[in-house]
Amino acid sequence: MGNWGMKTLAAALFFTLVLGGMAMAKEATKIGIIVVDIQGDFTKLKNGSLAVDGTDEAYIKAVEENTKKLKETGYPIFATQDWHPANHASFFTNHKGKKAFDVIKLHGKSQVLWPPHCVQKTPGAEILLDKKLFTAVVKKGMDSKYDSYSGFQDDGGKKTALDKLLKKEKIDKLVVYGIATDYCVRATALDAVAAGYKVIMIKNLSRGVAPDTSQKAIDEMKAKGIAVLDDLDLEKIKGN
Ligand code: VGL
Ligand code: ZN
Repeated sequence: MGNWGMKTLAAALFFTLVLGGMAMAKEATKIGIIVVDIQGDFTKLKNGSLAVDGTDEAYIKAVEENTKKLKETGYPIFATQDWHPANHASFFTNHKGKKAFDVIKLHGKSQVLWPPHCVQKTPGAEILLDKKLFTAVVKKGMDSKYDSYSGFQDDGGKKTALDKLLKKEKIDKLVVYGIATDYCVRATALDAVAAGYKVIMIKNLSRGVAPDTSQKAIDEMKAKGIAVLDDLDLEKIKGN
């Protein structure tokens, strides 16, 4: 072998070692799934008290099947569950003279007043998916004084266990979908980005309370760096 051949071989070996070493040093990203508030009270299927448009049997089936597919692929699945006491501050019935969907100021923030929903231990609070899918179910909204759209923390800043659970599993990328696009999906996805996770939101596996606030939520999520996919696509999730 001539001098030129030796140099080429040495260069090839050098780059193989350097690039190979870099590839090994870079930890593989670990994906986790957050399925937000798939509960009877938010669905038409169960005649829920706060039934969101498009939450029929076909929707719940699509969520169930896609979540199963993600679990079979090996991704840990986390569920959030709205879990309110009967005297919760977000219920219009707990404010004299107020009606459903009125907006008040609560702790200095705008608060939509909802019909009573997801009251602890009532059928409407039940998650409509197979519980065996979940690595953990994170309950939220238990403090009567604060609402908690986010699965990570309530409006008083009290953290749930979600971030610690994800860190324990070494998860750094999250796929988020569920109900409602404009409230709990939005808040959970935005808090996830703020906590440093890569986030992908699946639009067609989510349903919103209203079209205008849902569109606004999607624009906001995109602006914060969240990848919004129309449908679940395993290849896109790995690559995004
Ligand atoms: C939700 C309104 C009130 C939600 C929860 O899951 O998006 N919306 N509580
Ligand atoms: Zn709620």
